[in-house]
Amino acid sequence: MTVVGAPGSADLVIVANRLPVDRVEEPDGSAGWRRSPGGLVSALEPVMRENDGIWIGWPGGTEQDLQPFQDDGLDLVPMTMTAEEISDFYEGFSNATLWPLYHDVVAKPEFHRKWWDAYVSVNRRFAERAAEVAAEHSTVWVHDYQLQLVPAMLRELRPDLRIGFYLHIPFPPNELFSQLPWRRQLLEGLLGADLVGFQLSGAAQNFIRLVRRRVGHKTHRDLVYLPDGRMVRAAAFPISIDATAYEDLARSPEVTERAKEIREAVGNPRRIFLGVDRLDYTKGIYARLRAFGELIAEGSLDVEDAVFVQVATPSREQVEQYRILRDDIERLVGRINGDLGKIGQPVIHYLHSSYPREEMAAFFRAADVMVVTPLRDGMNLVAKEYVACRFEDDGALVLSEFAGAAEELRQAWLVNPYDINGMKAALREAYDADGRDLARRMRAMRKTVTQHDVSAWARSFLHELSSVRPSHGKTVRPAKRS
Ligand code: ADQ
Repeated sequence: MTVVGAPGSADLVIVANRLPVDRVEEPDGSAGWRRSPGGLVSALEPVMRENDGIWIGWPGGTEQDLQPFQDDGLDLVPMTMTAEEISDFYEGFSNATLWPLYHDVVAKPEFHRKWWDAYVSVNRRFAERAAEVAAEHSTVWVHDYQLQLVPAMLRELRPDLRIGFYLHIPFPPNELFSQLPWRRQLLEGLLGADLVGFQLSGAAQNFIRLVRRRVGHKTHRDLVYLPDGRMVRAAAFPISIDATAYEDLARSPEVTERAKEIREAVGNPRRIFLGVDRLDYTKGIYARLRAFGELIAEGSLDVEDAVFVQVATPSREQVEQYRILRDDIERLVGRINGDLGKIGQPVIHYLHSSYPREEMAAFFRAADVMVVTPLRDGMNLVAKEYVACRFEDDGALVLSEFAGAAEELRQAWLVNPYDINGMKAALREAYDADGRDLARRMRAMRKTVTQHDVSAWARSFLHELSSVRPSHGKTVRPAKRS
C-alpha cells in the first residue's frame, strides 16, 4: 500500500479550499474527522476511487501539524492556515473582495494589498502541494474562487499535467471585474488550466471577452489561443445534486414521519413556505421575508393559513458584513412576529442552525412553497434538492431569475428578487396554484434534475478535460455508473 500523499502518487488530484471533512473532538478528547456532507464530495468520490484520487484542502482551524490521512477510503491531504492567513486570504480577499465582486457587487468589495499578498502566497502553497503529489501526466482539478492562481502556478511547476478549473460562483462582466486592481493576474492564473468550467455559458463568455481585452490573447468562440501554442477552453457545466439520494431520503419512513411532525409543530397551516440558505447577503433573505410579512399585514394571507419557515445556516461569522446582515434579518423577523403574530403562532419561524441531511429532506417534504430568491447565485443547489424531494409531483418553487438554476428550472415561478410587489404576486400565485398546475411544473423540473445529476456533471467536465488535450498522457477513467 502506498503512503497517502506520497510524492508523485496520485492520478487525479482535487484541489479545493476545504477538505470534505471537519475536525471534531471525540468523546475521549482526541481529535477525529467527520465527513462534511456536500454534493461535491458525493460527486467526486466515485471518480476518486476509480483513479487513485487524492483531495488537497484546508480542514478549518489553525492547527499546524497535520499529516495526510485516509478517511473512509478517501485519501486526504490537509493544508494548514495561520490565523493571519485565515483573516487575510480567507475572510479578506476571498470573502470580502472576490465574493461580493463576483456577485454583482451586492455588497461593496474591499481592496487591500495585504490581502492580495496573502492570496498569492496561499495559492502558491496549494499549487506546490499539488505539484508534489500528482503522478506524471496526471489530472489536477482545481475548485473555486479562492484558488484562481493555482492553475498557472501549477503549470509552471508541472507542465506535464492536465489541469482543469471549475468556478462555483458567477463570473462577472468586464464592467465589474475590471474594478479589481489584480484583474490581469487573476485571468492569467486561470489561463494555466486547459479547461475552465463555469455554471453558465454567459460566465464563460465573460471570461473569454475579458481575456481578449485585458490580456490581449486571440480568442475564437470558447477557445483562447496562447502565444506558446497551447489552447484553453472555457465552457459551462451547470452543477447539480445527487438527485436519487435525495429522493430516497425523502421517501424513507423516518423522513415522512418527521415531515408530518414539522407540519404539526407549526400548527398545520394550509400552506408552509420555506427558505433555506446560508446566511449570506447574496441570498435575498431580507426582501423575501418583507414580501411575506406584507402579504400577512395586508390580509392577502392569514397567519392561520400560511407560515414561513426560514432556515439560515450560520456562515462567515467573522466577516463584518455577515454580522450586520444577521442583525438586520433578526430585527426584521422580530418586528414581523411582534406586529403580526398571535400567541403560539409566529408568522415566521426562524432557525439559525445547521441540520443533517435527513432533517433538510424532512423540511423539503413538509414545505408547500419553496422560496429561493437570491440577488445573485452561481447555481443554488437548494432549489434542486427541493425538486428532488418532491416525488409526489407536488409543491411549488418560487425561484429568482438571478440564480443559475433558473436557466434549467424554467417551470418554477420565476421572480426578480429586487421587485417586492412581483415577489408578493408570485408567492400568492404559488399559494393558490391547483394540483394539476403544480404537477405539470414539478414533473418537468424533476425530469431535468434527475437527468442532469451531479455525477453527470463530474463525468462531463472530466470527459471534456481529457479531450482538450487528447494527445496528452493519461485520461481519467470515468466512474462506473451506479
Ligand atoms: P452555496 O452558496 O453554499 O454554494 P447552495 O448551492 O444553495 O449555496 O448550497 C448550499 C448547500 O448547503 C445545500 O446543499 C443545502 O442543502 C445546504 N444547507 C443550507 N442550509 C443548511 C442548513 N441549515 N443545514 C444543513 N445544510 C444546509 C456555492 C454557490 C452556489 C452553487 C454551489 C455549488 O454559491 O451558487 O450552487 O456552491 O456549486
